[in-house]
Amino acid sequence: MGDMSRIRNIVILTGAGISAESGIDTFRSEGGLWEQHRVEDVATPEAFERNPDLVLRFYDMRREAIQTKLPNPAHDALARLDVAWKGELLIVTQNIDDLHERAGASRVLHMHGEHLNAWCTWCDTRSRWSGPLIDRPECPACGARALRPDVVWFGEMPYQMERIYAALRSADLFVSIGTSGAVYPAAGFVQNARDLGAQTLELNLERSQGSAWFHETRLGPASVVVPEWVDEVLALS
Ligand code: BV8
Repeated sequence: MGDMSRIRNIVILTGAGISAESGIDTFRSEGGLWEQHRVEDVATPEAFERNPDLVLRFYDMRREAIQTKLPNPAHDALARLDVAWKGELLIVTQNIDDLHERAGASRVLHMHGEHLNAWCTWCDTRSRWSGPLIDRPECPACGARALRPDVVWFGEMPYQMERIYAALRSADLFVSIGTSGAVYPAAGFVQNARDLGAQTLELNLERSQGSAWFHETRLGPASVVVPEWVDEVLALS
């Protein structure tokens, strides 16, 4: 890592790999979420149009499973950093789980939505929702039986992109944790950050599709490499 003493503004991108040790399946490991399903069958608006029950059951299963999981030392370390860091810090997560928040982080942005929200396709209201949607429950705001998972599917625009690009523009350090770098625009953030002069660090179990773009890559399980890195950063600040 370069001169850490002049790091003030940090952007952290997390993916499924940070939640793997909490027992939440990643997408692209064997037996992972996508292995059991073709992406285009469960994570596109067309799939929802074509087979709503399949899609609703896929997300009902994940919503229920996630609520039985706990944050792991990687989430805890990022929460510690969020609380202690005096400069700007933004955790941009591709994950729909709420393990960052349950570990105590607050500067979290879910660019691909949240598993605990239901989005009414009739009145556009998003409501906190922890139960199933397969039985077409009524929207708490308008009563229509038109709720879908509040999740960004392929072909849909990720949330708060302007806020993300503003954070990347002012970032001194961009850290990517537990993501394969397979899906855009998230996979392109390291290139944006690097072009804008930030230091770039990857913490991942194995090399990813974006590894070549990082100044430094540290390989290992998130529960080990993330706390190590956070301790380093806090010691220097
Ligand atoms: C958009 C929510 C435009 C749903 C997700 C052709 C070329 C380039 C781009 C495209 C293209 N064709 C289409 C596109 C665009 C498309 C895309 O990028 N497709 C890819 C497949 C090529 N992107 C989109 O459609 C996006 N929208 O572009 O909109 C637009 C413009 C104008 C107007 C309207 C629209 C939207 C994409 C969002 C899709 N939704 N998730 C849900 O959760 O069910 S994607 C989902 O997969 C994740 O959110 C994440 O983003 C993505 C990748 O998953 P990862 O998190 O990286 O997980 P993965 O399993 O892949 O990897 C895990 C990693 O962790 C591995 O590296 C592993 O080694 C590591 N790991 C494992 N264990 C550990 C670990 N690391 C540390 N410790 C461990 N223990």
